[in-house]
Amino acid sequence: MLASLHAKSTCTRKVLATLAETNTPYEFTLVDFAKGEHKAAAHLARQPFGQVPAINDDGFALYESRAIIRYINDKAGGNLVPTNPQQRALMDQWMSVETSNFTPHAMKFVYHYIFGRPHGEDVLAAAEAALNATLAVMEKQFATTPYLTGAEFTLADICYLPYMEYAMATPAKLILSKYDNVMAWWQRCSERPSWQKTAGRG
Ligand SMILES: N[C@@H](CCC(=O)N[C@@H](CS)C(=O)NCC(=O)O)C(=O)O
Repeated sequence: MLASLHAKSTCTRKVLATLAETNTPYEFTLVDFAKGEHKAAAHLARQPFGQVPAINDDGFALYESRAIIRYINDKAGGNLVPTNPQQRALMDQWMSVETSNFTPHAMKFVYHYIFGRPHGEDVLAAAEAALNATLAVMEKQFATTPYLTGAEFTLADICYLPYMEYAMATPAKLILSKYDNVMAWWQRCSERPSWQKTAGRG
């Protein structure tokens, strides 16, 4: 499998974590943002929106991180997607919560403090309020299950990790740290060798 990626990109990191969890061999092609390679014709042929990640598996081309991680798990016969329909639906639910209710708010802090794209105080305050609302829901879930969909680590958990990793390196850590169960889940997930490797610590 050929993977066109950027190691620091959040969406790439979902793919790298899934590749590691499923022991899938791959060849990493760096798409260098500093050189504008993501908007060059060669990459637009792989990802028409000029973004990473994109993969090519023996001629099968695919983009969109959440579609890619499902494909990688299916292809590898991995155990990151529940077979039970209800558990799988819960995985989908939490992946949607990540997209709609978690990431847009967490990323306000990441853009502001890490990626050099400042937001006004009002925007950060609104993001904090929205993040608190989502974290309260997650906190309640983790009061009864160790992972988002139950007893097992799934793609849903993977989807949050890149944003958690960056947000914990910003003052948003003070918000996140108020939620003990969320912190315990983050510790469980981030200690996994796949995440240590993905975040450049393994
Ligand atoms: N929905 C896409 C989003 C991909 C995305 O936003 N990638 C970012 C890096 S995390 C990117 O390539 N940004 C460059 C740009 O949008 O110009 C996915 O999940 O793969």
